[in-house]
Amino acid sequence: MAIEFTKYHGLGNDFILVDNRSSSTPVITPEQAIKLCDRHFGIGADGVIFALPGENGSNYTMRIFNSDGSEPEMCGNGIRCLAAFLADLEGVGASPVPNRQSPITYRINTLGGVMTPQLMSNGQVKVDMGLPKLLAGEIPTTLASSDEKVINRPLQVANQTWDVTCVSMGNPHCITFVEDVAAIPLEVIGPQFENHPVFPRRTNTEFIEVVSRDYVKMRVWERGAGITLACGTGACASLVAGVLTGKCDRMATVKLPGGPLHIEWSEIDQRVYMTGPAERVFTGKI
Ligand code: ZDP
Repeated sequence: MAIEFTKYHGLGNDFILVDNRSSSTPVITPEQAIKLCDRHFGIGADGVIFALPGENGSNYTMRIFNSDGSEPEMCGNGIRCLAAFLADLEGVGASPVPNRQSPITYRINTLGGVMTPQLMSNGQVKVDMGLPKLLAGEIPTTLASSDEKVINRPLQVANQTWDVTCVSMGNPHCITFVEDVAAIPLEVIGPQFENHPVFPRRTNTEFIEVVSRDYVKMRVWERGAGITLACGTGACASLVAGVLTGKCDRMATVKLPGGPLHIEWSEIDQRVYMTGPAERVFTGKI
């Protein structure tokens, strides 16, 4: 059976989007996703994203398979791409739409909770990413007792002690502030953070260089995907970690290898808002 797909990317974090609106079961298996994500033997992507029917009052459900076939709870760059994909599917305008009059909002059910992306008239997508989860038990990590926050806790990786802060944006993140992100040997230490026994569901790992209180540079090693050019949930988690450690303001630009994301951890409702691009690349059939 032929399956149509569309490639999108958010700051170079790229995904194969599949119209799965007529069934609640993904039409591609995790094993097939691994093959399709392969950059030499497949289409090439950091993950496969399915637009499924909504549940519990949401418009749609999003599910994702990482390029290693594992299934994360949430995906920040991916949900912006999903919003653009849905607008394309519904025929309410290809992305980006320069002349769109009013923003289009979707309520998206994910394994990490309900998220609300909004396609704005300038083509950017702003996502209400919900409340960050800060307690060790809900992240999850055993770095502290389950009802404690994990802020600047020592973690031994590669014969070094790192002061880490952990945040869940639906999916787990471990954030370390460093002097110079460019100097971090990500491909060596990334997998050691990801698979460290203190993270029972593994973890995404971000290294942050604070340039100023509202501008930080980030490099990421993603759980199940390795080095990627951007990670939306990681940028959100990192800003939250920056506020928790007193290094950042509540509104900041997070500069990723693929470009900038604007992140705000609202003082008013305590929710995290992420704004960034989502771009269609091409459509195909497999
Ligand atoms: O949590 C995980 O296993 C991540 N690899 C999911 C993908 C996260 C993503 N890069 C993001 O932008 O949040 C899509």
